[in-house]
Amino acid sequence: MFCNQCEETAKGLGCTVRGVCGKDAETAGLQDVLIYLLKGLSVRNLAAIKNGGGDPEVGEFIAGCLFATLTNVNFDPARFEDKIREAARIRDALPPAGSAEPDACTWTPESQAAIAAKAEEIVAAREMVDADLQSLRDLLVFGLKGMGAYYHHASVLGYRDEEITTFLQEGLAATLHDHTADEMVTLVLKCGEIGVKTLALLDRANTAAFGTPEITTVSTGAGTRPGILVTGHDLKDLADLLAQTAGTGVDVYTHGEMLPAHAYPELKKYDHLVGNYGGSWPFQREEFERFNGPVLVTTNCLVPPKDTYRDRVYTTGPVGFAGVKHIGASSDGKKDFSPLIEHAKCCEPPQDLSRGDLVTGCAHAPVLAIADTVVNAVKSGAVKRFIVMAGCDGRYSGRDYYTRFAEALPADTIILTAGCAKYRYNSLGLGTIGGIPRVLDAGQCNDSYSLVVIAQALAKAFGVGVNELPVSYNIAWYEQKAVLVLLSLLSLGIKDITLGPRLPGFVSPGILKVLVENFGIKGITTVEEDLARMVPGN
Ligand code: FS2
Ligand code: SF4
Repeated sequence: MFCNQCEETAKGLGCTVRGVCGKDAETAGLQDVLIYLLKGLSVRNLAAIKNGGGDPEVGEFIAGCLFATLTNVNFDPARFEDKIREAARIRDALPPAGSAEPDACTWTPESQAAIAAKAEEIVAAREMVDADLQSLRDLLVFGLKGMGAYYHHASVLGYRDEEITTFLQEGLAATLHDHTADEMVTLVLKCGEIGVKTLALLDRANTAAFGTPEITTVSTGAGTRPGILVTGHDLKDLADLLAQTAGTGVDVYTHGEMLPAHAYPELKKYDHLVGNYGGSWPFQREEFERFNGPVLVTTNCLVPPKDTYRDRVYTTGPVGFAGVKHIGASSDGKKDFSPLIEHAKCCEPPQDLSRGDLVTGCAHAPVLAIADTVVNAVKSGAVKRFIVMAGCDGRYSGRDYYTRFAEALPADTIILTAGCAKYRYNSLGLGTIGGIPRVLDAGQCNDSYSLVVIAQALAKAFGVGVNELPVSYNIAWYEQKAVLVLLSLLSLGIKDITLGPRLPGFVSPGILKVLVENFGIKGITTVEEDLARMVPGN
């Protein structure tokens, strides 16, 4: 196996025996073969579209498959085998894309042995490609994985967009051809551009389905009734579960990236949505243990569950783990969560892990509603600087940097955040400035679009470009959705982003040089040094 897609990749280069995340070599190989077939499927469908045909469901299928290959989503080899066969079936139903199709268009997954051999071939083929070109291909594919994930969330809410699904296919198909480095850089930046559109689509989908987020204080205490813990990012799953648990005597708690759900009117209206339990995904093993009740994992990040609570874990959507119960959707898209509800009724209430109240829901609409207050606070000097500290949390011990950085920020600075990175500092009690929370949590990493809208609105209010604003970027990454968010920021022309806690293993020295020279991307150093650079005059 070879996998280098996330921040904790072995030795900063690639996992070759078993993933640090727990992904085994068989699953890694199956994921590679699935991506390979998606590339062939893309070539065929794009050719069919060009000829006035094409299958509009291909883009939806590809988005869902890409999502499943994201870090910490699906560890179940059987699910990937099914997807591989389905991909080949859909591809083979399309007409050939000419007389000289690439192997990905014609190879068939005849047996498990053939799939395993293809997986080895795919890994070996990487060695034949120039390091910078391979790095750009990886960057593009990982950005597309993030796009597939965000798009899938919008799509399950009924929001589809052909421009996005066509680009998913164009990007995948491009990695089968001999493009120059310049052509690949253009595609990578276009991935960021389409990434902004994807995030905007998801923003519209969430708001249409669940209402405009409101700035909301969320309890982290435990109640006295049995509960179900919901983690991941899928708000629709949470909404359906809330409807199905109403009046059953079972409470519902959010975990990790589900925290912002408390800000949506259509979700917060349920009294039995009690609060947020535990912290971010790296701490789930202890937290799930202590929750006592069933846990619904709707998307990343799943850590391979311990035997002590494995029977209480339920996966749904793109998530999977061999031996863990999965709640699928019926043909009309509905999910029946009654097995979890019945399971919860036999469980003890959660142990208390409270760590004070948390504030969330600072998405673009509620923040722009107080734009005058924010602009006046900047003009009066009460707020000197904004630090965008969005992104991911992770297991790497060096991530305590983000807690120390937040603590060391001067009292006249405001943190803008989205994603699970916030758990490193959202319970520090950093207070408010003139009523504005010093940690403005726009929501999930899925809500990163809000940060773009807020930055653009500030730029407009002050009549400057986004790079002239008193805003610094200290982004924490872990997985491929963060790759897409980073590409989206670059496509908007945002410069001087600090990226940590470690730079991506898939970025070659040559491509890193391009990122540094053209975009001013830097790695983190020490809190003191980075603070001096990001908060000048501090
Ligand atoms: Fe956090 Fe994990 Fe949100 Fe990422 S829950 S690192 O995959 O999607 O951010
Ligand atoms: Fe390694 Fe990350 Fe890939 Fe898991 S997802 S195998 S930890 S690089």
